[in-house]
Amino acid sequence: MEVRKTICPFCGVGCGLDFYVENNFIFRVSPSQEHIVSRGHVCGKGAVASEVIYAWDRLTYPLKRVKDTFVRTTWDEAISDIASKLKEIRSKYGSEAIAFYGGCQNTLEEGYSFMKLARALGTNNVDSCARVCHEPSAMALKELVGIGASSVTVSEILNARNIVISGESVTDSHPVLSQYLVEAKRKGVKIVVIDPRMTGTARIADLFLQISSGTDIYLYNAVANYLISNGLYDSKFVKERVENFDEFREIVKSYTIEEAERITSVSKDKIIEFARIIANKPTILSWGLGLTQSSGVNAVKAYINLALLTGNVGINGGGLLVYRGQTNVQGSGDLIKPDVFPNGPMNEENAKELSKIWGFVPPIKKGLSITEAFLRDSNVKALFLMNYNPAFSLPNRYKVIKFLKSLELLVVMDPFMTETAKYAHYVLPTPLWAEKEGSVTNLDRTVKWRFKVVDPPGEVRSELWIIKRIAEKLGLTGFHDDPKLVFKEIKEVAKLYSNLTLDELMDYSVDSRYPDHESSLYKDRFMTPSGKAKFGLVRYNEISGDSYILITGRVVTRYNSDELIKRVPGYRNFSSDLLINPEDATKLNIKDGDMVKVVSKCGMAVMKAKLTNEVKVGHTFAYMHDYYVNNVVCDDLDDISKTPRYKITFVKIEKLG
Ligand SMILES: Nc1nc2c(c(=O)[nH]1)N[C@H]1C(S)=C(S)[C@@H](COP(=O)(O)OP(=O)(O)OC[C@H]3O[C@@H](n4cnc5c(=O)[nH]c(N)nc54)[C@H](O)[C@@H]3O)O[C@H]1N2
Ligand SMILES: Nc1nc2c(c(=O)[nH]1)N[C@H]1C(S)=C(S)[C@@H](COP(=O)(O)OP(=O)(O)OC[C@H]3O[C@@H](n4cnc5c(=O)[nH]c(N)nc54)[C@H](O)[C@@H]3O)O[C@H]1N2
Ligand code: SF4
Ligand SMILES: [Mo]
Repeated sequence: MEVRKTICPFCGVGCGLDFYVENNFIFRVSPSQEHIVSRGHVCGKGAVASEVIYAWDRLTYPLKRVKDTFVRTTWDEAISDIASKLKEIRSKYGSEAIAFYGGCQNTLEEGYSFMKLARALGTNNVDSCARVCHEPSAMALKELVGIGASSVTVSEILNARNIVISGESVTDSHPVLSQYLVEAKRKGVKIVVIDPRMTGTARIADLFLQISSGTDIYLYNAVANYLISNGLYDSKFVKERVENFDEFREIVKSYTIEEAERITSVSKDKIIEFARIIANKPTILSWGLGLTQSSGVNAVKAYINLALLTGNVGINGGGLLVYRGQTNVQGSGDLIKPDVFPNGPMNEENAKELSKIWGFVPPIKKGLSITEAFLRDSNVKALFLMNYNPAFSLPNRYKVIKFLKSLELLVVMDPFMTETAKYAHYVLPTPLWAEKEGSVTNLDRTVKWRFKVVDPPGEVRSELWIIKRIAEKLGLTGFHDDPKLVFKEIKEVAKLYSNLTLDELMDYSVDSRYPDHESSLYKDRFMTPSGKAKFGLVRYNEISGDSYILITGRVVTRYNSDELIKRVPGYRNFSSDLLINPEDATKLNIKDGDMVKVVSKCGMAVMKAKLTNEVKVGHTFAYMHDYYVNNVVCDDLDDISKTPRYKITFVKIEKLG
């Protein structure tokens, strides 16, 4: 039996897996002992990932819609039809009526080629699902410190004195990182958790701030004020390495600990303890969706400010760590955006540089992000989706479905007939991760090659093959179906990736972090144009509503729209639980197990009440893996990043029957 290695198809830790293969069949999976981040660990999802490959309902040939059903078609026919329909739509409505949006299991090469095809067609309407999770983190980091990625690697957790984890459930969402936390705790590292919910990580924390949803900005500004007023900040670091301290101090000076206690409902003592802990170097400040999907870019900026103020960036064991979601969401966000080119800002100069490699000049008018196209009355008429399931995962389902139904051409590439594929004109079957190869960038900038382990079934063709064939039909050249050639081009175009070699990507035991293998970035200078970091100048805006706050998030056994994990025998795939605090349940006359109606300003769902002290009074929690949840979550977007506020929906809860 041969051992073939690959990278797990789920979260952004990007663990290494060893597959034992014979005659194109996977007999066994075990964690890769050599992988630099996962170090011989795997979680329950990674361990069963291979079972999905044998799901009975894999799509194995292309389909086209005929009235209300799908019929089998050939690749030749599908590709010719799609190309001619695209030409027709472009001449009727212009290039801006075409859009390309992708998921983040796609490799760097797939995302890059998809993005290049969109731009070759004259549109910047190109984006990835990074938009809906950590785009606020990428934007805030880029602006304040220079690179839109974690500044420290996860191994630095073991060199820290403290780690703060805000709005992130490590035990659910990045389980293998719990190993680092447990090891760190044994070494005496203090763990601080900030979350409205008693998460698994909160249970092992030394300090837990059970914050009210959406009040992070007030908390962080008040802590900044406290550190400044009490002389607890690193004045030397601030003076030498950070700009605009005076304006920052001016803004935070009205944020008091007393008011923070009232707004966040965390006790004054705990807030002061938190402030004193982070002033003690080295500290890692880490965060998840609790910040980005509640108060967007500004929440992340307010949090990063604390690391800058305390001199906790650019040192061993201290820095900024973002728990990016999907295997290649960091990489997708690096290369695919509607308002940035893969080689830098979207301007004529960079367009000219790209044209030397691409052979065409890309447009420079800002394109539409995913959420603007789907949720803001756009004029998009032709849409390509690559392994992305927005009919499940975007908020305000009513609007999403209306938009999908309005399209004149919807092409969905996916291994399965997803909720989204049901609305397609063409469904093109794609391989699962272990049936193709390419590179992926994980949450600590580690880029690794995901190897092919087995052949795909039936007539399944790789994404790169599909993109190249469509491009050729449209008369476009310069597209490759060999991922190694695409990676070479990415290195030429995207500076972040230029110092990496394929050899180091393919060896799981070596450091292959961009831009230059650093475990803690910014030791000498920040990557901003001035070389200095910048404080974010942000203010807290009160959120208000007259009912309960519904938070939506993850649980360890399930994964996003569940397309993969629900096909693993024995996995629990449907819960529809609404977690309610017993105190609230008493007020609402609800008992454990009762069916309840959950109503927001944009929709409703029926769920089963589960009473638990895990959620804070006044808050409720539902799993985003349950399809009906996004009927209720509305489409309020962060003004700056256009990321949905999935974490804050005001709902009324009523007992049924
Ligand atoms: N098992 C599993 N793992 C996954 C995924 C999965 O579906 N299943 N998905 C992957 C993806 S795509 C992503 S992006 C990551 C996401 O990983 P996480 O960031 O852990 O995602 P969530 O569970 O959505 O939300 C995180 C936490 O934010 C808290 N929170 C809510 N509102 C606030 C607030 O106002 N302030 C603060 N401080 N916290 C708040 C919630 O209570 C929750 O515990 O996980 C990845 N890993
Ligand atoms: N209410 C609520 N909604 C949310 C969130 C929330 O917290 N609350 N979180 C949001 C976040 S952070 C995210 S990232 C999105 C995720 O939303 P999506 O990206 O839409 O969800 P996924 O389930 O990851 O679906 C990706 C698609 O890729 C396909 N796919 C998966 N693996 C492979 C593979 O190996 N090969 C190929 N070819 N295809 C594959 C799957 O079949 C699936 O159709 O959901 C968002 N939606
Ligand atoms: S921690 Fe994430 S990458 Fe690692 S095995 Fe689990 S799901 Fe896969
Ligand atoms: Mo995500």
